[in-house]
Amino acid sequence: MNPELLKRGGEILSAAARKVSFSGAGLSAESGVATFRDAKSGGLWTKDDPMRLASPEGFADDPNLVMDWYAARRRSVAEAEPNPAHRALASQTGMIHVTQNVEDLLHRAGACGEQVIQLHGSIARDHCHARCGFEEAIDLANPPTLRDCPNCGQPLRPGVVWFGESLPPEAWQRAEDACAECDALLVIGTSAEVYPAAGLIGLAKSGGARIIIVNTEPSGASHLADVELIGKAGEIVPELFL
Ligand code: BV8
Ligand code: ZN
Repeated sequence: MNPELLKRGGEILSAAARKVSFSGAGLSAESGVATFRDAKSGGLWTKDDPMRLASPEGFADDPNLVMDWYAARRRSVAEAEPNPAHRALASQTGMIHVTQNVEDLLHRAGACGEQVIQLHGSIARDHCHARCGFEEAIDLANPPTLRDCPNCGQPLRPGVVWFGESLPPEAWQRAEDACAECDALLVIGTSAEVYPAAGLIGLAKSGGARIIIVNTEPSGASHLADVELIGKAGEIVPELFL
């Protein structure tokens, strides 16, 4: 890691009054939670395309396969532990953490609920696919299989945003406001390919924020970086807050 760049990143963050982090699956990779990209390359879960499984069409086609896929992911989240990057972020009082991740590792690292904005929902809950209002927390270690909504009889599905589904309006609004008003955005472990979430990086930039990226490879946001630190989140992020 280039010590000059690391120092620069740390200086930007310590000088910033309104800091926000924007994270993707790479933040949790060192905790053993497979990233979407790994899965796309036929990674840990299944030969099926995660883009297909994480969609209403995929659920309509084969709801049991989709629920089994989430059950495997839920068990891996249950066994995972927050890594040093989660803990470094959680310890920054007043910092808002906008995440594309659906697992709860930032919460388990000690970040309070208000600090964390989950743009793509939570894998720790199921809700009614017909949106009748029923939802419930689930046990990640013993995840449910396909079952019907006790309210309306339609199927229950994970409380996450699938491809083609809109983001939760309240979370989206809070994330937009935070990114538009911040003076430093720390972008961690995201390929910055999924929209509208990835658009928040450009929004922060146009609002005058300095952009620091931590990623193991260049990403769709590299062109927006004031400082780009290529390496592992668990190693670099704690160094930025020393
Ligand atoms: C919507 C929940 C419309 C499910 C997920 C333009 C505008 C709006 C929409 C679109 C648009 N263009 C295209 C779309 C459609 C689509 C989209 O963006 N498609 C992409 C693929 C082109 N967007 C949508 O469908 C969104 N909905 O727009 O609705 C609408 C509007 C109104 C009304 C109705 C509908 C919904 C998108 C949300 C999809 N759900 N997750 C689940 O998880 O099961 S997104 C899913 O993919 C993950 O949650 C994750 O967020 C995302 C993958 O992104 P990353 O997090 O970046 O992960 P990835 O693996 O790609 O990258 C990891 C990075 O980390 C890599 O760069 C790697 O190098 C790095 N890394 C690895 N290890 C480490 C590391 N870095 C540091 N340290 C390490 N150790
Ligand atoms: Zn229902």
